[in-house]
Amino acid sequence: DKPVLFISDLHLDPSRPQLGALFLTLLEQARSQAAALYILGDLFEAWIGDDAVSGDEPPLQGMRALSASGVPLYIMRGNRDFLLGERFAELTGATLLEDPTVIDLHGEPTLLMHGDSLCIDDTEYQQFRAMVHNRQWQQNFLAKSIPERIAMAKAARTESSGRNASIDDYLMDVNQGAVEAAMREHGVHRLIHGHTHRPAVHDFELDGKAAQRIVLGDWYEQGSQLVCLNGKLALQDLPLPTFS
Ligand code: OKV
Ligand code: MN
Repeated sequence: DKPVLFISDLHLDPSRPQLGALFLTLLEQARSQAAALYILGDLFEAWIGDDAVSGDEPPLQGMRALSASGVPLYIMRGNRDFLLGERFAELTGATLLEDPTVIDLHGEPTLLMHGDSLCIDDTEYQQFRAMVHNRQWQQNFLAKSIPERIAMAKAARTESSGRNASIDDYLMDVNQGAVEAAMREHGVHRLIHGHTHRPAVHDFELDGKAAQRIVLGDWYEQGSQLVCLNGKLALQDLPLPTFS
């Protein structure tokens, strides 16, 4: 059997070509070695609309090649790439997943989320999130010129890094009550998400039954993936290739 792979928070950006190359390598290996690939948000550092790409970009071509080889590719939007749309899906052959989505993972109902909606203690962020998820706001934004959109996204990023440096650490993590509410609502005892950049497997009890929350790692210093083979899970680092 082949494993199902989960990744998130690659934050692909022309300024970090090594991680982009690692992603292309992962896609190439997945063609022959994976049963499916799930990307749970923040594949891109920022996405300002499907009309800003040509389709020839290497990561898009790589994803298209994976899909064309028959390996299902599932992509969820994150807080950075919440504007991924239908044209992106067509260009890559990916199926866009709603946040949240429940899948059957080797017989275990598993809730998939990006994770930002669970960070409810950061009320200011949740307000920003509600704003940019609004249909009318998105239509207005997508009607602007590409340079205007780039400028707005840059300003939002600068504001965010200023905030992140000054707010309390706990605000940047999920709220356990929100985790349990989401799992209860969807009738699952397993949750996989990213966003917090705190890779870990958290075991706890939910309504008298063993429950598990798996947090995917980011792709800043190295890559990170969750491998699921015959119902068994392994959270792994993906080292960058070294040159000598
Ligand atoms: C997180 C917060 C930014 C608060 C922005 C279009 C926009 C992409 C972007 C995605 C979001 C920055 C770049 C971030 C939290 C902010 C600002 C305020 C209060 C646009 C496309 F907005 F310009 F239209 N993004 N990010 N904020 O760094 O995740 O929490 S972000
Ligand atoms: Mn995120």
